Amino acid sequence: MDLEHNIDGPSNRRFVTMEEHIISQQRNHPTATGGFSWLLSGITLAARIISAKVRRAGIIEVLGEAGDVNLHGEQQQKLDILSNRTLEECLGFRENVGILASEELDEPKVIRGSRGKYIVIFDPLDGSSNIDVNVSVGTIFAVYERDTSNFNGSDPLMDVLQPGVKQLAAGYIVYGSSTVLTYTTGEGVHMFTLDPSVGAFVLAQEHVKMPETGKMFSVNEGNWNSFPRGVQEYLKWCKTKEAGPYTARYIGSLVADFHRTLLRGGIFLYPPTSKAPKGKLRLMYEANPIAFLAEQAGGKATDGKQRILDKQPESLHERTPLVVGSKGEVELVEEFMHRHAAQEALVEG
Ligand code: P6P
Repeated sequence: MDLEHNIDGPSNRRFVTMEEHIISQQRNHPTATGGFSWLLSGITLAARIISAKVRRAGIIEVLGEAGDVNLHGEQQQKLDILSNRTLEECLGFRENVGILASEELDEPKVIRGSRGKYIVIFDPLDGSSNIDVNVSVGTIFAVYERDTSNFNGSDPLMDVLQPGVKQLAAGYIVYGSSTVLTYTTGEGVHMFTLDPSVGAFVLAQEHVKMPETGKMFSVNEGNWNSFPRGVQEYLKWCKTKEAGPYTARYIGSLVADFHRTLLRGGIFLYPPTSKAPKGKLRLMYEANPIAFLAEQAGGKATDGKQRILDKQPESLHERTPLVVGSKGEVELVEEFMHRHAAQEALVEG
């Protein structure tokens, strides 16, 4: 779709902003009120502010630990706190947002009553432990609708704990060599690059498709000894001449590792480990948004057994194993896991 000529006639401009892209997308939905694009503009505003802070981290003394730990016992980085506050402020100005939930907040925050029909859940700065060594970090977000029909001040947590398949939108911003925002509203995956000279996210790629296969795996092999046997056998196979062999790439920042997988294909795995028997990554604000994007790009995302988007969350900060990437690669891991689970069951039986 040549967007430049779909927005009120021809334009001499050679770029399309994210806000314009969202509005052009919403034109496909006659019932769209524009409220959704107003909400997403809150996210792009926060992303531009966070990007400026991340890029000047060394200068404006926001590097390093804030001296506090978050509810997970993880050292809070100053930029974590600044990013969380930025998202709260920018989204707080969107009158259609009723509830915010964040990795940095113990509980969901109700910011409006029944008028606020949207819920926004986010990881304000994923991979923040990498900040001090100048490795890419990112913001991850998911948008849900709140059932305000029976709004009676019910427990906001009940509104928030929805399976990923209910997401209205999801995306991430990766603060890397450039700042790139990738989002989906269920009509494909679209990518925008922040152009500092314009101060806006401009369209870089529409309808991004993940390659069907990819001979690249991304996993922290330091946890090898506690991986499930099926994962170990898959990785061993990847290293054989018969398989390729595959290339290994691991940055240790989910958004950066997934961004590469989305564009190049391959697979990212964070399996259960002895330190994190339920997996390390969070279902609500890491795995679900990433899984929505992966599926919309033709990829797949499971916990090794079950589709991520079908998982019914029991708590806001629950963790999950994550296997995400090219469809063919994820299915190969599932096959190895199924085969070895059957063998292990036989041995146990
Ligand atoms: P490990 C960053 O701390 C993070 O939450 C994700 O961004 C990343 O994928 C993962 O943890 C890295 O974990 O145990 O390999 O350092």
